[in-house]
Amino acid sequence: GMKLQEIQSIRSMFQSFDEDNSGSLTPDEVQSALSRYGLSISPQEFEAVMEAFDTDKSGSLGFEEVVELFLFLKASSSSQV
Ligand SMILES: [Ca+2]
Repeated sequence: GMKLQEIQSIRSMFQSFDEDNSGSLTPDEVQSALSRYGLSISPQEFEAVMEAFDTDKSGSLGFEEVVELFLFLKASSSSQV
């Protein structure tokens, strides 16, 4: 399960990167958020990730989609350490 603290930290990240307050992050905003968190990702990977996590195919990531993405990336980066 996910810790409340993690959800809150992702929420504040989400709000700070959602510059137009649209309630979702554009691909550009997602990429800024990822690099801020030190989750580096190649352009090719990023494209695949957007495809996979934009579950409603809106072209942007809503809060729940961003949470899933961050959990996935954190899990895969910690497993490589
Ligand atoms: Ca979406």
